[in-house]
Amino acid sequence: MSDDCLFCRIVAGEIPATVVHETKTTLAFRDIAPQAPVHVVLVPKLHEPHAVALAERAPGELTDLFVAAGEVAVAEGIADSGFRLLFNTGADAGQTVFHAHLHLLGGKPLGPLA
Ligand code: DGP
Repeated sequence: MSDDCLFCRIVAGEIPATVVHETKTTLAFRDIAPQAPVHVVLVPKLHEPHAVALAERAPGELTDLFVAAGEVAVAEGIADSGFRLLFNTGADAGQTVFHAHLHLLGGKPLGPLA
C-alpha cells in the first residue's frame, strides 16, 4: 500500500466507494464520474502505478482484473450487449490516478475511441 495513493486508500476502506465486486486480489467500484451508464473501475489490491508495471510484477493479478471484469459485466447485465475495457497508461493517455486500474464501460452503444 502507498499512503498517498487514492485507490490504495479505497482498497483499505479509508475512503468510501460503491464496491460492486471483491476478490482476494481485486476490488471493483463505481467510477465517481461515470462516462457511461455502467462505469466500474477495477483495481488490483497490489499497488503498481500502471498496467504495464503490474504485468511485469504480477501478471496473474492483471489476469484477475479481466476475470473480475467479466463477472461484473454479467452482474450488471451487459455481458451480452458488449462492453469496453481500457487502461489509461500515463499522462498523455489521461491517466489521473497512478495506481493501475481497468475501466469497464457499457450500458449503451459506445462511440469510437479518440
Ligand atoms: P484515469 O483517468 O484512467 O486515471 O481514471 C481514474 C478514474 O478514477 C476516473 O474515471 C475518476 C475515478 N475516480 C477518481 N477519484 C475517485 C474517487 O474518489 N472515487 C471513485 N469511485 N472514483 C474516482
